[in-house]
Amino acid sequence: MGIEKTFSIIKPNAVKKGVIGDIIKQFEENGLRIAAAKLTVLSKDKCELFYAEHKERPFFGELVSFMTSGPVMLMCLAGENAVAKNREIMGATDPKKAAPGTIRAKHGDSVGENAAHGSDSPASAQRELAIFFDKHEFANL
Ligand code: 3AN
Repeated sequence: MGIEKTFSIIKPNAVKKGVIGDIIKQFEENGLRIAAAKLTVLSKDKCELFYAEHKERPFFGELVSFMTSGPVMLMCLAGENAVAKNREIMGATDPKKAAPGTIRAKHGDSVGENAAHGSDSPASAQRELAIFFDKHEFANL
C-alpha cells in the first residue's frame, strides 16, 4: 500500500482552546506525518469553495461563518491509508457519537464546532489540498 495524502483542518474552536499540539500528537502517534501546514484565517470565498458540496444545506451559512471566525490550522497528512486513518482518529461528525479518545470526542463542542475536518476520500483530499496548497509546498517525506 503506497503513501496516501489527506487534508486536515484544526477548526477555530480547537485552535482557540490551545489544543493544536494535542491533536497533532494524536496524528503522529498513529503513523500520520505532516507534509504541509499553515496557520491562517480563511477567507469567505475560499471557505465557500471548500464547502461547495454543502451549499444547499440549511447549516451552510452557519458553517462558513464559524469556519471564518478565527484562525485554523490547515495540514496535509501523509501516511499509509491516510484518508481512512485520519477519519478514525477524528471520530464521528457528532462529538457525542464519537468514540472515546478520538479528537472530536475530546475537543468537539457540537456537530458544527467539531474540532477537526478530514477529507472523506482520496479524490476529495486531492481537490481540497489543491485549494489551500501549491504543489511546491508539500514535503517529500
Ligand atoms: P464530516 O466532516 O464528518 O465528513 P459532513 O461532510 O457530514 O461531516 O459535514 C461537513 C461539515 O459540516 C462537518 N464537519 C460539520 O462541521 C458541518 N455540519 C454537518 N452537519 C451539520 C449540522 N447539522 N449543523 C451544523 N454543522 C453541520
